[in-house]
Amino acid sequence: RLFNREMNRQKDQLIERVCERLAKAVLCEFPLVEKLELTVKKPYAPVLNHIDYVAVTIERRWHKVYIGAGSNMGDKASYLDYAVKRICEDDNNRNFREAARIVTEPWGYKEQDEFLNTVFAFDTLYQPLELLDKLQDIEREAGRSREIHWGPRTLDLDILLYDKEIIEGERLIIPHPLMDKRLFVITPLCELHPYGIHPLTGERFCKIKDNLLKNTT
Ligand code: A4P
Ligand code: MG
Repeated sequence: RLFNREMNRQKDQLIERVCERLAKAVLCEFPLVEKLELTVKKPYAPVLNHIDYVAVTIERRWHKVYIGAGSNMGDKASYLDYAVKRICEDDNNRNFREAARIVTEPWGYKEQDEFLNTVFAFDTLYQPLELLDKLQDIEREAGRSREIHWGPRTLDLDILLYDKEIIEGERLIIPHPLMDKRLFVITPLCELHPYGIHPLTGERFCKIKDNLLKNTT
């Protein structure tokens, strides 16, 4: 039924797109399916004479992500609320949770207002760079402008963790390089994921928090 519905919804020319749409439909409609490998075959494709079909195989799954969120301008809570709304209304995301929001002293560039910080956890179908694009769209919609590095901002959304992956790209570094130095990140992260392990250092987040607390007292 799902297959017929998806095939009739849109007449895609590219089997890659058909495959993507079917995989998403299965993952969204069957909550117990965590991941799948899907092959779409198109018979008698008009490419070469002597082939029976062309095929595409993809693997798609829900990825567990943790996002550090902060605001220190204007109505800080409403900017965080806006981010929550935008993340939750996107059907590529599910199982959203948010840690308690905490008021924190500015870290780095000190001449700015205090922050309201939290961490979001959710499952996503987005690949890491797609997720970064989506989060930057939300920051822009919240009126974010990038002037001072570590300076005041209406909304900052940093990807802390993406499954257990380690990524060192030009636009994206995961785990977030400074996450284990910042209590304003580790405190809310610990509320959601205390026994989680930092993919690079192998340390548990609750241990990292204890050490940070020791060093600040
Ligand atoms: N980028 C690389 N890796 C990531 C990632 N894992 N998640 C790139 C998100 N972005 C990532 O970020 C600059 C570039 O980092 C992005 O274009 C992206 O391609 P930005 O948000 O544009 O600039 P920024 O926020 O000024 O720099 P940065 O390094 O993200 O600053 P932070 O580390 O976010 O620090 N004090 C308190 N108490 N609470 C805070 O929340 N936040 C900051 C900002 C400073 N002091 C704070 C707080
Ligand atoms: Mg940032």
